Amino acid sequence: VPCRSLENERTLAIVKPDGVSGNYTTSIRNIILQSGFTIQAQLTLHLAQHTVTTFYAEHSTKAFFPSLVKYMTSGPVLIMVLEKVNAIADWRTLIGPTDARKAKITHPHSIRAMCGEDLQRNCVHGSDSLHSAAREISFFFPGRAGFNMDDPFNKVLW
Ligand code: RTP
Ligand code: MG
Repeated sequence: VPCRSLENERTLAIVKPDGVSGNYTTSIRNIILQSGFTIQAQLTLHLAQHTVTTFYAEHSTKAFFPSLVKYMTSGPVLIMVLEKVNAIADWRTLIGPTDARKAKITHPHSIRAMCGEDLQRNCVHGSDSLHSAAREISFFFPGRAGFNMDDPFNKVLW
C-alpha cells in the first residue's frame, strides 16, 4: 500500500476565462466546498501575456503555446488555493482529463465535462504535482506555499 500523507496539502486551482465568462464560478466553488476542500485564498485577475508565459513555461516550445496564451489572456480568471488531505490528486480527479470533449464521454461528472469545450478550452486548471503546486501557489501568492503566518507554532518575532 503506497504511503500517502495524512497532512493537509495545498493545490492551485484556476477557473479559466471560459469558466468565468460562462458563469461557472459559483457551481465550481460549490463543488470545491462539497468535496471537502477549504479555499485558503482567492484572487480574480485579468492575466498579462508575460504572466501566462511564465506560469505555463513548461509548454513554451509546444505548437499550441501562442494559442494557449491568447486563450488565458482573453478575460478574467479566478485563482484559488485549495486545501485538504491529498488535495493535488483529488482536485485533478475532480476536474477530469485535459480534453473536455473526451471528458464529456469518459468522465461525465467531472468539472471539465460540465463547463469545458475541447482540448484547449477546458475551463479549469489544477497543479499536477507537489512540486508544481508549491511553485504555482508561490507564483500567485508569495509566502503561502509552505509557511503559514497564522499557524501559532510559527512565532513572528518582528
Ligand atoms: P492545466 O495545466 O491547465 O491544469 O491542464 P493539464 O495539466 O490538464 O494540461 P497541460 O498539458 O498542462 O496543458 C495546459 C493547457 O494547455 C492547453 N492545451 N492545449 N494541443 C492543444 O491544443 C493543447 N493541449 C493543451 C489546455 O488549456 C491545457 O489545459
Ligand atoms: Mg498542466
